[in-house]
Amino acid sequence: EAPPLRPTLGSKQISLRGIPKLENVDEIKATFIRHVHADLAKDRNVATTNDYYLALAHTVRDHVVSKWIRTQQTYYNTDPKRVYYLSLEYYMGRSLCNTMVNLGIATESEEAMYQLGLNIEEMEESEEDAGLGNGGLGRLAACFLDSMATLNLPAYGYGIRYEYGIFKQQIRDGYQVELPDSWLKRGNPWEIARPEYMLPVQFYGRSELGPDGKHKWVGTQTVMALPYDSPIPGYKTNTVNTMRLWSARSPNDFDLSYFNHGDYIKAVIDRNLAENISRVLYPNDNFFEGKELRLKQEYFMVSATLQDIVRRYKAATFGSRELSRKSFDLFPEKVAIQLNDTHPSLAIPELMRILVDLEGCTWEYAWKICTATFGYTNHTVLPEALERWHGVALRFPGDHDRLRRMSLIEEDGDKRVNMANLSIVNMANLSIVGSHAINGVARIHTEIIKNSIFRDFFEFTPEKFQNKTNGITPRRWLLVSNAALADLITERIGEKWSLDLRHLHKLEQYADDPDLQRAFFDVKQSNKQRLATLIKEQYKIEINVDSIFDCHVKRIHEYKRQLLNALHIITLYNRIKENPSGDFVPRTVFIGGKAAPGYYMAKMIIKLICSIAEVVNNDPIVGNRLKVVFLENYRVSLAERVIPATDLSEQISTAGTEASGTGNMKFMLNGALTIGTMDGANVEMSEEVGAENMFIFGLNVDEVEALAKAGYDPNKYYHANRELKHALDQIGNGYFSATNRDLFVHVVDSLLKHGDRYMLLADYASYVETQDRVAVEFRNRKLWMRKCILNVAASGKFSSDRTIQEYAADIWKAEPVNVVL
Ligand code: IMP
Ligand code: B1N
Repeated sequence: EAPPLRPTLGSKQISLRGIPKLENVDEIKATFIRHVHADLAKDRNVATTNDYYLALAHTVRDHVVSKWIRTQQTYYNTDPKRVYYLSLEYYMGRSLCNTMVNLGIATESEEAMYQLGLNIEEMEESEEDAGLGNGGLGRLAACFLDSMATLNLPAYGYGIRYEYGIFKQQIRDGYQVELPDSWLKRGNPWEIARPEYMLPVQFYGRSELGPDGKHKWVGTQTVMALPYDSPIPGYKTNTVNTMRLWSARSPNDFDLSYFNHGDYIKAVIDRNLAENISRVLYPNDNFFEGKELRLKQEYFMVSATLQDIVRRYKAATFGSRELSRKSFDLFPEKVAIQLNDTHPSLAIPELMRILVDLEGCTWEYAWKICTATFGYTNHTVLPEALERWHGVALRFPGDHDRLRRMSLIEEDGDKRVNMANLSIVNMANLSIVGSHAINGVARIHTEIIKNSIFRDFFEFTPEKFQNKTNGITPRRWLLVSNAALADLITERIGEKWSLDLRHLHKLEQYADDPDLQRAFFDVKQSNKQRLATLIKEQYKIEINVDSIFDCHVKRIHEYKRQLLNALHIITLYNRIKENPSGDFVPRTVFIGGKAAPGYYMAKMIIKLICSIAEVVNNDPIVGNRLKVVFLENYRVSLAERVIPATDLSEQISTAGTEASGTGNMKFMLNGALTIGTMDGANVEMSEEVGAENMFIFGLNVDEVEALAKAGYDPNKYYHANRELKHALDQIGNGYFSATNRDLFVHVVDSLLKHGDRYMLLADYASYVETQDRVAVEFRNRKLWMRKCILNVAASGKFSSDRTIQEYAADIWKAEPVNVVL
């Protein structure tokens, strides 16, 4: 029934990316050729696509540096309050296209490469993702950097330069296999090492009271922190901020004992031990793994960063190092530090140590400075994700008696606090008492932390608690990833939306306009075609581009309920099998995401989905009415392909478990409709667009709580619903695993025997009913396109520019700085 496809939309000249100026095109060509020759020492005969990518990256970098230097000088001259974002994760993805768009040289570069006979898209694909993050938390940090620069805030992102980012996921025989992500192997043109700013970080040792009455930290082991800077260009502004990532280096006198014993070779080899600190990102999402190396990473980042912050505070103004600040009175007026979850929360005791032990401040004075400086963002309420460091357990694993003896509260008779052996630190509690502002990341999430996990603290200091609903940068998530839709929007309502996303509201009046509906449809169709081509090349699966592109992409976690999606797929399959000539709305279900390498159930869910895909995709009765694709190695760059091509966005976590979600917002901005629960930011999305324009289903938070209290019995639902029982029985009896019929017994047991912690069975009927409504409405193209346009029109709230403005006004009290070239 769908009309024939129009040819793919070419890039249009009214594009937001600008009309190319010919003199700029010539300059880019000349610089590019110089880089091919001078940096890479290559000519046309031997240059690879990656060489051309590197040459273009260096060409683009040349355009950044003058603004970058100017921005940093301006910060020194004007001495504004600086914002420091501290995060163990930055999920940046690729930088080339984003940098060109933000600098306003995208069309010129495209034209220049075209004139040289080169394929710029192919060159862009050659860039490795900077995958220094796990999922939403790390990508949020990356969106925030873009927004802070675009809003001209004097801001810095501090973190770790992991040599290996999030692992590369391969699917072999339906199972996830992890491969190391050596993203730096071909060089990183976006970073500059700054060995002159290297700083020492101390580990271990003990505290001694010196003759001067001061506490000294002695007998330490030193690791050096080498900073690497990357430019963060704002969009349509001169501001270029800095992301500074620390890399661990061994000091030259590392392990003197070996040198003293003359074992020079061993001493050099052991330098690796120190440098292991920044080797690899811990691949857990929403899970706390209390490993000593992770704790060292956290302290390493925090210690180096605070030294840098204090140095910059003391240097104060341009060219006046003599007048450098001696008092810390102004510290909270000049410095705001935001903690991205508790991962960098050692910054609180570390700043106390600097102020009290090194700077000679009193404890009370130092504490005031600390609390006035720090803000803490909580990103999760899952108990297994909360950081609780066991100081003693770390050194004596399994020694429970010792733990009891050394615990904070001694259990003998009247309880005495044993401060010397402080053994378990709840990092969230530390972060709350050490900060003046604590925020959740969506309204419902903030309410939950106030009423449950942080209730005591909320009752004690209610004024500290705030909400800051997450957002996404419209540059990467529309301009860069969906240029055709960005152009279409600009044609209709002008270009103001790219700096103030609320302007998208103006689309609302055209929701029923047949021309706009048609154009929206064409853009979506061409994005779907592009994704289908990629899938065909990679997996040899033929995809029906007129089917519903139903996408569920995010980390694999039980609370995100990919299993509920799987139950729906099986249900659709069974219906086709029971009624082969029935009239079904064709659907392609895409599921993608990484499982933490140690998360058994998440890995089994991947295997199950791949097994279902195997059966469904090869059943001739099904034909092109249902296909299942597991998207391998889902990451930022793949998200940029999948999201613009999606019709239906799956946001189906159990109410009360997903703090916010940000993928949900990306789909909404790109004209997908959402099937989702009343969880996280979905709640505010439905408020913005109207519940009638989303597919909301399932229990809400109150109902989840009430059901749990009343005693939830998943078996009741299993026996009451024929289709549900059928699907679960098939999984359990090996229908999808013919060569090993017991393969998925544990998966079914997690639901029927071990309590179904995330209440999939309770939500199944509502989910399937709502999916049936999705299918009916997808057939009604006018209705569907109207809802798509209304969703895009209502997505303005979810710009990270809005989020950052709220942080700046309510938490940081930071003002923009105008950078003049
Ligand atoms: P940082 O913020 O101290 O790391 O310095 C970043 C940049 O700011 C430097 O590379 C300079 O461009 C500028 N800057 C820092 N300190 C001074 C100074 O004392 N005089 C002039 N410019 C400075
Ligand atoms: O942070 C995102 C939210 O949108 C998501 O809902 C939330 O799940 C995510 C330990 C985490 N919370 N906690 C983590 C990541 C790594 C780790 O080691 C926890 N990630 C989130 C942005 O607010």
